[in-house]
Amino acid sequence: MKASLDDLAVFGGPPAFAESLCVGRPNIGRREDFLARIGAMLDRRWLTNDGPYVREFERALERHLGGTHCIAVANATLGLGIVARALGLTGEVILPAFTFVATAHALKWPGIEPVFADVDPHTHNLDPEYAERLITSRTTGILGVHVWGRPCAVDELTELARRRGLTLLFDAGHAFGCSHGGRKIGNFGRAEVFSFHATKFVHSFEGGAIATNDADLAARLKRMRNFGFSGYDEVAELGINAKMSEAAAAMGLTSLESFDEIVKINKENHEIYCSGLGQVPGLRVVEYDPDECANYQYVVVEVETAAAGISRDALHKALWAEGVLARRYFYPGCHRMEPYRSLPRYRGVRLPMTDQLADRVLCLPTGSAVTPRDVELVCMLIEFCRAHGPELSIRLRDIVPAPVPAPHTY
Ligand code: T4K
Repeated sequence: MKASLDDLAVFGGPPAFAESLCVGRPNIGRREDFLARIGAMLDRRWLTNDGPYVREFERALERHLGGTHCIAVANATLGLGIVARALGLTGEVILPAFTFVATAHALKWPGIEPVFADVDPHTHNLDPEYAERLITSRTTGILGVHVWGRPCAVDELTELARRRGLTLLFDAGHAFGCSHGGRKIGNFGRAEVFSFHATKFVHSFEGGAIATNDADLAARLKRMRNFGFSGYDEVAELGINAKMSEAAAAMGLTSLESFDEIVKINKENHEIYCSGLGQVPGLRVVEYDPDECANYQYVVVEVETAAAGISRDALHKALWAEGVLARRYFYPGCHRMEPYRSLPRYRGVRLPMTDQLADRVLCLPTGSAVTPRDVELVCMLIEFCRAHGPELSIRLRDIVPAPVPAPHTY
């Protein structure tokens, strides 16, 4: 470990990790099973277009979620876009600004105006009261996001949508395997959309799935992900190409088979982070409700500068130099990103809770590529930086940030 500030990599010392630790390093699962599936796929010469692995993956997801219909898609962003279209969303849709920008883009792309609401600083999720204040005659829907896999205010939003005659859907990009009130996420609103991007704990390289309890909607979404085809030579409506490939579904199936194993690793890592950082002044590790199912795929800390004696950004800078590629998800809020920030309608948008949170959060590495010992070391590094916070912060001011390296270590 480091004995003095000069030992920190940011001041020229050796980095704590020769091989960087990433947030979102993919879990691989049982490689031989995946390769066997790929072999069978090649023998079959059926590579995409609603193939057998895609169907098998969808049935496996449905079993996990407790009966809802699942439609596999190429990624969650397209999934959200086709759901928005299928549900007839137009005009304005309210969503939190504290989310990955894909949530907003998925609306904006088909011409819907994302209307950004502030979040509850404790849950990091959409504040239903704030959302209600944004409803206008042009509002057609509310898009809640289960940030970090912690369910947003599902019951309040359901009631709000019912009372105001709005369509409710959820971006469940982080929330596969999580539950609310003992019911799996995927069973709420008109539809929920999961991401199975490579960085998610269960993944299909790129991919996603739409879950809905509405059989007619499911049938329509299935058509819409395939250009609107309802049969050979028959196009029933406007669709797009949002199909999942067989190779992706093979990865998804293999990944799903390691579900329990990966959640266990994530949970153990999360516990080590909690015990390593739980008592550190100014730091708060985001917790998961022990009475609900959680996937623990995100380890998130909030850094409160005054109490910690160091800012999130200073800590971030020091950790990166050590090979700990912590991420500032979701900084800045979507309202401060293009194209939104330059458009007249967003210029006056002030979301103090989102801004405050976006300045505090830091996601730390976890998953099967991160060992318990790695986590202990990361905690020690963070505690070291915090203990030397004021002096470290002053010295860091003179450090010109290195050009951000590509986050990959191939
Ligand atoms: N809604 C929400 C709430 C979301 O968070 C997301 C995506 C979406 C919707 C949209 O879902 P998709 O359309 O993607 O299905 C990453 C992911 O690309 C993105 O899927 C995810 N959320 C977001 C939170 O994180 P980036 O741009 O930060 O990823 P990137 O390339 O920096 O990778 C993250 C880390 O993972 C890096 O440190 C390197 C490592 N990595 C990444 C890949 C792809 C690897 O080690 N190997 C890999 O193959 O967005």
